[in-house]
Amino acid sequence: MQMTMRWFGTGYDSVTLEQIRQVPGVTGIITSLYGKQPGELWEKSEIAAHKKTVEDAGFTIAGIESVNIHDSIKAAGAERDACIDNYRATLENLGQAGIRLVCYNFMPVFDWTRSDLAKMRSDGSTVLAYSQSIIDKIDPNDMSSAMKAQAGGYMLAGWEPERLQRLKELFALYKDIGENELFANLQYFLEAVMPVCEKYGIKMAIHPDDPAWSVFGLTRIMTGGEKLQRLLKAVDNPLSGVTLCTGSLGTNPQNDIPGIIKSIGGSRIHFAHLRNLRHTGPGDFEEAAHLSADGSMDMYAIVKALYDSGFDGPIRPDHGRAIWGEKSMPGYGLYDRALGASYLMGLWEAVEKANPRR
Ligand code: DNO
Repeated sequence: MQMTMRWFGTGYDSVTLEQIRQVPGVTGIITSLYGKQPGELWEKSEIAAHKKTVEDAGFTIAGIESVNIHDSIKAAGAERDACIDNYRATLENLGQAGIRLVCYNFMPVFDWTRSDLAKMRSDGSTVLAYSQSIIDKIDPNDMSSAMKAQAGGYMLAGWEPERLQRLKELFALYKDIGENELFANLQYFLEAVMPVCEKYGIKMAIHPDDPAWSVFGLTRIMTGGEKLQRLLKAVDNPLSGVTLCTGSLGTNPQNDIPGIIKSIGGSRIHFAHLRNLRHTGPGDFEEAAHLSADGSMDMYAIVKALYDSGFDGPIRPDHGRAIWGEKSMPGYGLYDRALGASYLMGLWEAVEKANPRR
């Protein structure tokens, strides 16, 4: 296991690599060329420059989150094959730079979705929250501006403003895309990139949908254990795996996360995002501090299941609360994620010492 933190890059992140350097035990950075649009080629020189920045600060790049996928790949649009060619070329360039893990998602139009990016808690911290009844009242055409208005001037991951300006066109593109079509398009994409992954040993780790249900009538397919398993069976290549994101899967209380970890097995879990949230009603939740006592999840049971599965990839703390007056990209401040990293390493150490691997 390698403890990592996500860093969006100079000019995009309020947190510096020098600050992350002082979080005990964090040795890897999860990052991206954040200014890139889905479908765009990542040039070798750009990857090399970003890698140098991370390595000069004393870290390795533990993985890319994300190389985002163009909507024409997800919806089998006219530009699908050209976009897949660019994706393959990007993987080739990442592979040549020694990068071995790529996280991606297959959510139509909107990436992770929240109704509130700064919900006040009784302890004075703020968190990201989701209320289905609020979302139901929002016109999807206003969703992008609603998120942006709360983002404190930061560009939110997966909410590229240029792309979302074409919202009507995007919704039309997905008009006839149901679960089977979306799944087939995902399989087509993954099969097309596997040869490049095999050449370099790049692990593709799909991120579950967040929240784990359809939003604004758009199909979502990576919503639970069986759905993830279906993909792993359809593209039965050890390099095709998952990002075990507890905060996304855990939006649905029916998802038994330790059970999902056990059924998938550590060899197909390539990356883990560990965080907690609190269910506040049907379809409603608020994010929480990482520790079990603060939310609805048993983080000990999750870490233990990961350890028992033989998981050996990077873990990162996920969204944190905004605390101690910190101003940052919503969910991605330094302070609460640093507390989360320390807590998760404490859990890991305790589990490991109680159950040494032979
Ligand atoms: C938000 C993130 C997502 C995630 C992508 C993975 O904070 O969890 O944007 O990075 O869905 O592709």
